[in-house]
Amino acid sequence: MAWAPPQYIGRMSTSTFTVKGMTCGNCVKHVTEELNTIAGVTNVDITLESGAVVITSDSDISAADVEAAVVEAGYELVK
Ligand SMILES: [Cu+2]
Repeated sequence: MAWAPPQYIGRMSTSTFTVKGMTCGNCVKHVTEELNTIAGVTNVDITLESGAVVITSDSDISAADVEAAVVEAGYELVK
């Protein structure tokens, strides 16, 4: 019988942020790609219309890292 080790032991957490300035699917792609480079991030879900960004991670991520990634992508984190 095949045995696969569990990929994520422990809790997953989600954090929600709002990003200003995204106008199209490419903007969403850029922000998603930058946020995915943060250590621990397992999923990024962005709603273009509202600018809502939901980040799922398997370890704690800092708001400063999120802001740096958003700025790196060329957008603004609403605080
Ligand atoms: Cu765009």
